Amino acid sequence: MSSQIVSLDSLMASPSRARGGCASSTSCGSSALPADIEPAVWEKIKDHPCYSEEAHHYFARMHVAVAPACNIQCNYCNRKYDCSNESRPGVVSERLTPDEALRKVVAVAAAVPELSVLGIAGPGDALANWKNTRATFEAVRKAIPDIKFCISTNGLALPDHVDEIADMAIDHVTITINAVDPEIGAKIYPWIFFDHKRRTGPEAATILLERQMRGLEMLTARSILVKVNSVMIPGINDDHLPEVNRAVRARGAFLHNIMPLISDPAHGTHFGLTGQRGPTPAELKTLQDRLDGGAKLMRHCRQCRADAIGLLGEDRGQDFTLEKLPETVAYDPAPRQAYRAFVAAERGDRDAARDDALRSVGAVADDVRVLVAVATKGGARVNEHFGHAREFQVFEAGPQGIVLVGHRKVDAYCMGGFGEDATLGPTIAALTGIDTVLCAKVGDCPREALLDAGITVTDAHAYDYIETAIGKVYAERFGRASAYA
Ligand code: CLF
Ligand code: SF4
Repeated sequence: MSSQIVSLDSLMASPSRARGGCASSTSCGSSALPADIEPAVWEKIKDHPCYSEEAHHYFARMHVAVAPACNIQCNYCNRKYDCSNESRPGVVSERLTPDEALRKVVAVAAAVPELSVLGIAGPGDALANWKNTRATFEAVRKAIPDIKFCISTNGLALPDHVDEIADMAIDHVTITINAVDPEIGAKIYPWIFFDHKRRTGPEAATILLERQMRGLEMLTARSILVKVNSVMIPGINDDHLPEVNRAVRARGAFLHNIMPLISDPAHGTHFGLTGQRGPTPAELKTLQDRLDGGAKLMRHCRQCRADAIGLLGEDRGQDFTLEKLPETVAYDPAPRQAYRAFVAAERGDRDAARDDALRSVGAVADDVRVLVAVATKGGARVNEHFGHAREFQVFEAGPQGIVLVGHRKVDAYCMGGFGEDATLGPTIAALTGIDTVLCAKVGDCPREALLDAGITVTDAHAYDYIETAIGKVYAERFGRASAYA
């Protein structure tokens, strides 16, 4: 069996599997483990990389771009590109027919044992293209019965499709809700197309917001898990998002994902062309911290594209374009089943290690919090070289626990075996505010350059579980090294 994404062999060969007693796991948003949540809900999220932060270390999603049309206009969207309610603007997906989508899903499932979820997230709106969306899911269900289905929508057409969504066992729906106040909504949505007419201004926003809320209530009444995405737009809805958080929580949303507006004149969007800026990472984190205690937050979103394939931190979509697909593929379920069995065993091991680490940081009396960036290619381990990393996962460590708070994207420093000095400056800038970087290997040159910028980088904890490594660093720094003796 060969894995295209995370090598199962390399995960199994990883050294240093910490073991320990079982303290109570802290529940942290979507990283909650079975002890913290109802078994029926865990069954739905345990293999879903977006609905469970813990699962995102192990499982992959793929999107098929079968939904080109849209029934509304968002000021952060240019129709040339993918739906930016779920994707980075400025990237274009290869549009597929349902037949082409089926061929692609079968090919990916045969090559990527980590695959667990098929999502339809554009490039327009999944429900504005319901015929294609439904035909795709029906065909895939026959070919790969155990794959989970997921859709992302602006919500306008949602109340009309909830019964079919439930009948088709689509257990996960994302609705983008940027406002609950039509006056604010009118600054984000210039028009909608509803009931055979184009509507504008507060009237359009009123209809859209009412249908989003109704759709949310209808889904949760059917026990379908709903994630709400909100695009954070400084000066327009940033102060309003706590109210959105309260409103969606009251209606049973499972997760709330605050996505930073990505705005660039080159994308040709209204906001890009009028100079509307996106939030800084610090502004995003401040808002997320403010929302803690409300609807559970998703903090590991990667704003992936409408044809993304792989673990959330990577995108192998370009390896599976139509021209690269074989004409016929024989799908063998055995590799995916074997991978799930491996993850089940690995999870128990990691859970114990995580409890040890949480006990260790919790033993530090002072409320010292530090941000630690981790280079990882999956499996919840420190297992990526500094020079190969295209993103770092960022964890906040302190007596309250070890919590994933985001990620920082970078260009890989090492190209063809040599360090690329031109990328080092931007990488250091991207790591602003980080105390320590953990990776599987790092050279002297980047190590010294980061140290000059006040950032420690170490490969001393290579292949440890992430929480184990962070716990050791934290305890050593703040006087509790004996916790790991
Ligand atoms: Fe895709 Fe979205 Fe389903 Fe995930 S993505 S349709 S819920 S399977 Fe995930 Fe990507 Fe973020 Fe979306 S990381 S943009 S939240
Ligand atoms: Fe664009 Fe998505 Fe908004 Fe439609 S819903 S206008 S595709 S961002």
